[in-house]
Amino acid sequence: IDRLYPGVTPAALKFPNPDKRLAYGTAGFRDAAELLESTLLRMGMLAALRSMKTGMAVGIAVTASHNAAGDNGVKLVDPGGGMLERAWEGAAEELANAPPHRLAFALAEEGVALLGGAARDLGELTTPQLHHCVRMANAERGGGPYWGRAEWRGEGGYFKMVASAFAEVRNAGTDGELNLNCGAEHAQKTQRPPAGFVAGRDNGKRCCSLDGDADRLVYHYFDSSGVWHLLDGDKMAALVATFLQEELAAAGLHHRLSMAVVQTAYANGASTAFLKANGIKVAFAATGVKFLHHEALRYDVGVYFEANGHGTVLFKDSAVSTLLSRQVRAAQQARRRKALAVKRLLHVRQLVNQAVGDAFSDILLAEVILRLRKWGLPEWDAMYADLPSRQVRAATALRTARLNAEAHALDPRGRCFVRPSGTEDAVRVYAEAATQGEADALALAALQVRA
Ligand code: NG1
Ligand code: ZN
Repeated sequence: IDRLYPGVTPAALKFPNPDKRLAYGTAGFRDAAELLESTLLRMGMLAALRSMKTGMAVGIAVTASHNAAGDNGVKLVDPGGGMLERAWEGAAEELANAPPHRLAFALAEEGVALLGGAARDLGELTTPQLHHCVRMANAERGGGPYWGRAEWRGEGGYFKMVASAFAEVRNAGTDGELNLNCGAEHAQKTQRPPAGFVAGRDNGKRCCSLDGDADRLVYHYFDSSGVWHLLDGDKMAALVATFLQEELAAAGLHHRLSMAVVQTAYANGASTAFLKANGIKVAFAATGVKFLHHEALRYDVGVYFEANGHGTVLFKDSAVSTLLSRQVRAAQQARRRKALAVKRLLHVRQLVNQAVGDAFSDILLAEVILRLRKWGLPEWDAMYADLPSRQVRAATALRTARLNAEAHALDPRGRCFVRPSGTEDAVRVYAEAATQGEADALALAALQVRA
């Protein structure tokens, strides 16, 4: 539209419409002269359209009529010499009140209508999206059998077409099995990057690893010296909880709404210490999403992330009601930071999956917080340093045996526990210590079976 009428938007921006609704009354638009600059410009455009439509001359009267000199008015005179045709008054009002950036559109719409056509407003699109929409709107009458498909119509259809093709191109023909040497479990349990992501070439790249059904998420990257860093579910909890804490405080709701982070025994001890040091309540639950979810429901805002990347943020309905009422009040009192915080909290609630942890919605949440803080992964990673840890799995045969209960005695600062997996035929050992060597030794010692 801006190509059709290249002068319109710059002129409209130079003379923006006033902060009030203008009406085409019995004798056109009437107001203080200084409020009518934009209207004069726009009525000039409308007069041109009216003249094109009728092929005849039209007039524009600018007059104070019987009013004081400062009061002014603009009205159009139709080709017959009478008042502007009634049917055009609506168009005049639409034009006079259109915000500057919509003016070109309003003009184009009028232009289409004056030749008997009907324009459809597709809203805000990229230029290529509009081209796509035009092509798809004509798919049935267009040339060739591969022109387009009905389900690719409109903006939604554009995303459907591109996203499904993207997924197919990525997945088709690449060898490698689902989750094999890659994915969230591989990255988090073995503490190694996924196959194909290599130091040097991939330094500085921001990478997410999900699991096969996309309910686990971890971030990771190689720093400039090629050292690999993993940002697991605990780091996610730290990022999200500190953000929510700030926004709750800015909204003036930190005393009113309770918030906690729910962790399991697999949470890195440094993450727990970090949260507590920042005044964030930490609650513990048994391993497994259902236990964390259940515990998180006890708080107005419950944040839970397993170290392995499962997690989400739950908002109680009553907390949403509180936020909605504060939204109205903050807007009335024109308290901008407060209103912004309430709006952000409501949108976080909409963004983050309320049914279950969702890697894709968690990615969008992490990305938006990073953007607001102007952080990259190194700044996020630096919130705290993980204590070195080691996780090992042992065969089922050990299930019945007694594992070394005194393993923790190796290092008083360390922590170690063993439990049977609920999802695999194995037992899991988790060890954490001040150094990697000690964590490894602790995990190994726990595996020294005693009859
Ligand atoms: P088991 O196999 O019971 O440890 C694993 C994860 C749980 C949970 C479930 C469900 C670890 C140590 N354990 O359970 O946290 O995510 O799978 O997927 O990551
Ligand atoms: Zn999963």
